[in-house]
Amino acid sequence: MTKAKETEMAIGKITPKQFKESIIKHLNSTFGTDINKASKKAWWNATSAALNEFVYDRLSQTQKTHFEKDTRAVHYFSLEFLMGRLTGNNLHNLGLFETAKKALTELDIDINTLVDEEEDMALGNGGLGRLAACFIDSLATMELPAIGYGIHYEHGLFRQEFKDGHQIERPDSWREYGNPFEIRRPESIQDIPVYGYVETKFNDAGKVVKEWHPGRIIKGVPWDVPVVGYSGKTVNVLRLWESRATNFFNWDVFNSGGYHDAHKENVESETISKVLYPNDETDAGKELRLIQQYFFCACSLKDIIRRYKRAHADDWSNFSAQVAVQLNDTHPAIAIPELMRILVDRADMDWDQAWKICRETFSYTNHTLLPEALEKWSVRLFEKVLPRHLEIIYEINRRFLESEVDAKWPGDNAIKSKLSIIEEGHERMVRMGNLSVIGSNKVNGVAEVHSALVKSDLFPEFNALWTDKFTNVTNGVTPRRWLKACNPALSKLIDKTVGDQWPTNQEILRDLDKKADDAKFQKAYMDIKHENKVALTKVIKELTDVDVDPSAIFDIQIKRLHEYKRQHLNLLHIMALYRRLLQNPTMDMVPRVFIFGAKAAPGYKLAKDIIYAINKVADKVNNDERIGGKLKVVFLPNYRVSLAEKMIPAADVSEQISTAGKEASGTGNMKLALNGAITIGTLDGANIEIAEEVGEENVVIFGLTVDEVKALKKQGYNPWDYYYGNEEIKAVLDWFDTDYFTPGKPGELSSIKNSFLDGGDPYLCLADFESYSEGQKEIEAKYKDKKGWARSAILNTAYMGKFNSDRSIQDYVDRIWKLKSCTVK
Ligand code: Z2T
Repeated sequence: MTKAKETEMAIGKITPKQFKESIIKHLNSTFGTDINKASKKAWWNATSAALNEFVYDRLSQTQKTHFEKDTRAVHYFSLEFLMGRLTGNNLHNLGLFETAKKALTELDIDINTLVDEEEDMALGNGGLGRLAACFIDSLATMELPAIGYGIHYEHGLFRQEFKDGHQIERPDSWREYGNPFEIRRPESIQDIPVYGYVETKFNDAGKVVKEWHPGRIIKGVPWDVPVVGYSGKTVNVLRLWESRATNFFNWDVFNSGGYHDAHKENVESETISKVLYPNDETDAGKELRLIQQYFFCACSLKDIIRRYKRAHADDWSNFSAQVAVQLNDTHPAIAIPELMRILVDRADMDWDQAWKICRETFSYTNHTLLPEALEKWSVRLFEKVLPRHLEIIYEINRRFLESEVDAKWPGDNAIKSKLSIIEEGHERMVRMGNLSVIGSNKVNGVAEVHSALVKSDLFPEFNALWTDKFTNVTNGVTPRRWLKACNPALSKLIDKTVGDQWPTNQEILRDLDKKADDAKFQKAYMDIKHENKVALTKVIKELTDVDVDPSAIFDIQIKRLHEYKRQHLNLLHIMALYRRLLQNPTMDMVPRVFIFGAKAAPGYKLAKDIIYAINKVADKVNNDERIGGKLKVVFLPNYRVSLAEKMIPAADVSEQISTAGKEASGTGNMKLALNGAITIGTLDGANIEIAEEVGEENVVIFGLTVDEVKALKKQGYNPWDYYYGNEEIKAVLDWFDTDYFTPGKPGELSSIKNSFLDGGDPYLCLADFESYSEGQKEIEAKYKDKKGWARSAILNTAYMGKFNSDRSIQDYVDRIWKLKSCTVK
């Protein structure tokens, strides 16, 4: 960005000199230190404080304007917001990054070192949580009234370490030493009931009413994180709830001499927001998780209603016109019966009217088809924790089955039992997916193919009942964080080439296609890629002590560790390459570095075994003199947003190799392609749309399609056929049983082999192996053609406009929320 442009964007005009003075002022008067003795943390804190002066001003302006104009707003309910670091992002969005950089340089401080002081705000597992973070960035940038609602976890996703190649989980204490980007709002505390029993009574009019006598009250304390839109005009908030013990309930116990019991209740109440569940795609089914879900939904709805009543008093008729609630997966689906409870039990509204409001208010995004991720709660647990909500769910269900389902399929009990919110069986269960579909206005999947499968395979009867309910919104990522901030060199080249307006209009990058064959531009583009690889090389050395050559192909797979994502297919291919090299050390091969980043859920045994196997193979390969450094394997520990920001700009190849039909969308695929990595991928999730946008010749597609996967499974898939049918597959699998990679300890890697054979290879790695291996040869051939590769990389950057999260948000606005933007003066 030009200097003039930056100053114009910054909300208050400020020079580097003034920014510098502000930093020094905060060092002295906010942090009680000075320029001579300030620690790195103090410098970062003072810089953040200087930056926040701009943020708070815009935050109150935004809130004032939204209140005065009584705007309709979207409320994004999510158990996860994977924000990463905020300093660099907020500086960029305010147009103050270059100013701050200069100010700090004058103070002899490198801004990149400074921002590395910030802990990631890792309040999410992976794609779903990071999507929420990109979406609130886009909402603020597009000046849309929006609030993110979630939990103020004391500990985010665990920190990963490796010990002898095994994953070890350590607590993440992101705010142990304070966090400058959150403000506690004690004036908006809420009290939330849980447990207890329901009393059936008659009111004065002789009508049956239900009274819930809760067993405990929990206090919800809100923390606001400002969400700075690009250009800094709108600053929305992310409101996160912390649970605290209330005093009044526990005093009885305390006074009767039960100090320890009273203390125990306090501890239990404060446990609710202690820690994020680390499962990405499995339903934990734990009581504490249900309470987390209810706690934050109840706090958020009370907060919304309090705000609504300030403008509309007790008139509910405009509620759904003012309030849209988006449910990020089924995790917050308990908000549906909670709103029914408030309207029916508290506001004394009749059921039909309340139900109409509910259905107009909520919409639901589905993020996976994996059966183990579809949430179900046992009726027994539900009754214990939320007895009144269970009754309400029964009533929602009864009316739905008796009127809507029976009208369409009269007397069809098979369909009724399939669509029921309650699953009958050995243990009766509440199906949160069915509740979400029944209680929502719209249901969307996150990429075209996924949304089609949501209709055809997951909810076909619901789709027959309400065709208009189902829609698609393909995911996107914010180009502010995932290009401008993380890849400054490339961003500057782009600014010079097509102007600096692309961060809010990514379609402008399309103009880069005119330069795709320009030798000078190709060189500039590839020189930047090389510099980014050199920078990553240093990170790799620091984290793993492995030396890698930046002129090798950097082949990157970064995502949660899961069988369906098939890191073990990548590993099979690496072992096959290694074996080919051992058999033929002079083999012509472009040197390649395979780079992984992934956390495994702590209880997911095979995922952890795969991490261990990759680390062991890496040890062996990296130290084998015979292969002349042609192959290196590194697994970077503690993959997280801030590490992604260093890896993605350095990637040549992007591994997107899930079994077709299993990855709902993917978003890492978008970030990598935007930064000029060539995708090797299956026709799954958003890969299909990426290939369409950037052109088939600029990606490498391999493997079975969704339909071929279905056909093969139907016909009966037998992995042994591939084992006996392919000499290389057999040799590589048998290698796992030896002690070749684990000297003196044969069998340590056998679980991987077993998963492919006795385990039935549920994700068809062996079926796709040959095709994958051919795809990798194609990658190598493409890379050897330097000009062709540069052209493809440039065209990837140029043609990714569709995957801007601003486009996703515009689709939500048009298809679901019907929101209007609001200019904040
Ligand atoms: C998650 O990250 C995703 C789906 C989930 O289903 C849960 C979590 Cl934590 C319950 C991911 C999908 O796997 C990925 O394909 C998608 O891109 C992402 O959500 C955002 O939609």
